Amino acid sequence: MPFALHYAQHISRLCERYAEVLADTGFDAVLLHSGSERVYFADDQHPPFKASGHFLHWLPVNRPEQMVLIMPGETPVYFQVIPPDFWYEQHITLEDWVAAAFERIPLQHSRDALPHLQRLLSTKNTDKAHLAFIGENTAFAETLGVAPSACNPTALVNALDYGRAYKSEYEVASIRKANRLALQGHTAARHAFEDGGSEYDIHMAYLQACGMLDDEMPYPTIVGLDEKAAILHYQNKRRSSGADSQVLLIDAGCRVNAYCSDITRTWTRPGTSELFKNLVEAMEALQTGLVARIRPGMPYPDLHRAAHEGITNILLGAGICRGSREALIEHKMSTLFMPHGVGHLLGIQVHDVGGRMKNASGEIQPPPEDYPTLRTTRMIETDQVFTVEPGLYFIPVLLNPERNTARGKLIDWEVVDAMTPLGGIRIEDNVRVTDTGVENLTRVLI
Ligand SMILES: [Mn+2]
Repeated sequence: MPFALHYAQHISRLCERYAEVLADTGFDAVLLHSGSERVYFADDQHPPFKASGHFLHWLPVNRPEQMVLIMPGETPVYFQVIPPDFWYEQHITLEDWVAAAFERIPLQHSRDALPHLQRLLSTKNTDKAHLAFIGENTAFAETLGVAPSACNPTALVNALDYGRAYKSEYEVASIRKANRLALQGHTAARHAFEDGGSEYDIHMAYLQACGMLDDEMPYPTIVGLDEKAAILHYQNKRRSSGADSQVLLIDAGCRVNAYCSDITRTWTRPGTSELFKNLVEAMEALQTGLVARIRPGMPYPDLHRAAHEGITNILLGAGICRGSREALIEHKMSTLFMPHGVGHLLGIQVHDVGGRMKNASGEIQPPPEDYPTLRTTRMIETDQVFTVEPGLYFIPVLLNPERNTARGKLIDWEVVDAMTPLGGIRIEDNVRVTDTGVENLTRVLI
C-alpha cells in the first residue's frame, strides 16, 4: 500500500515545514479548520462540502468542523468532531495509517475544542495570542479566542501556499492513483463515444468506470461533442444521441486522498475530416514535445511560449492561416485559437495554490505582458506537479469579430468555417518534475 508507506514521511515533512514557517512568522501553533457547512439562501439545503486545502494537506477527511492543531515538537492533534445527529451519517472512517499520525481527540461539537486547546497550549507555555487559525470560518476562530490578526495571517498562508507546490511521495502516489482511476473512465468514455452515446451517456460511463459520484469529482466533467468542444468549460450534458458526432473532447479527473487528476483527451470518429484528424495528431505531437522539454530551472512561461510557437506552426501547416510566421506572431494569432494557459499546478486544488509565487514571502511573479491571463508563472522545480494542456479551438465568439480585421486577412475563413462544427482539441497530461525531466503520471498502462 503506497500511501501507508509514504504518509508518515509526508506528515513528518509537514511537521518540519510548519515548525520553520511558524517560527518565521511569530506563531507558536496553528489550528487548521476544515470549514463549516453553508445552506443556500432561504433554504435548508447545502452545496456539497469541500474541506479547505490546508486542512486536507494533513488529513484526507472531507468533513466540516474537523480541526488539526500543529504545535512544533508535538504530535499533531486531530479534533474529530462527530455530532450526535440522526439526520445524516456522521461516522468518519479513518485509515489506520492516517490515525497513527495523530493524537485524536473525539468531540461532539467544534466548540468543545476550546478547553482542550487551552490545556494543550498551556503545557507549551504558549499564550493564545500566538495561536494562528487557518480556515474560512473566522467567526468560529474568534469564539476560541483567536485574535482577528491571527486568522489566516498573510505571511503564514503565503509561506504554506508556496510550499504546497512541492509534492511528497505520498502526494505523488495519490495523484498517480487519481490518474489511473481517471484513465479507466477515459477509456470507458471513449467507448461510449464510439458507440454513439450522448454527452450524458459518456459522462455516466466515465463515472461508472471510475466508481465515483458527481460530487466526488475534482471538478465537473467537461464532455463536449463536436462544436461544444470549443467551449472551454462546457458545463452541460446533452441527452441527444451522439450517433452522428465526429469529435469528443473530454476533460475529467478523479480524486484520491483529496488529490486531483485533470486529464483531457480528444477523440474522432473514423469518418471525420482528414484535416481535423491531422490537427489532432499535430496537437498530440505538440503536447508530448512540450512534456519532453520540461526541466527544473525552466520558467513555466517558457513552456507556454513554446506551446504558442507550436500552435503557430500548426496553423500555418494546416492552412488555417497564411502569411509568414513572423506576421502571425506579430498579430498574436495563436491566442485566438488557444486562449488559455498551457497548464497549472495540480494538487488538492485542481488549480493549485501558489502558481504565481516567486518565493515563500509571497512575492508575485506577474504574467508576461503578452500573456496577461497566464495562471502559472513560477519557476519549474523538482517535485512540482502540474498539467500540460495545449489546445486549439474554433471559437466563434473569438474568431467572428476578426472577419474584417487586418489579423483576419491572415485567416483562411473557408477552413475555419469547415472546422467550426468540429469544435476543437485539447490534450492534457499531469506531470511530476524530476531532477532530469518529468514523470508523466498520465501516460501509463492501466
Ligand atoms: Mn487542467
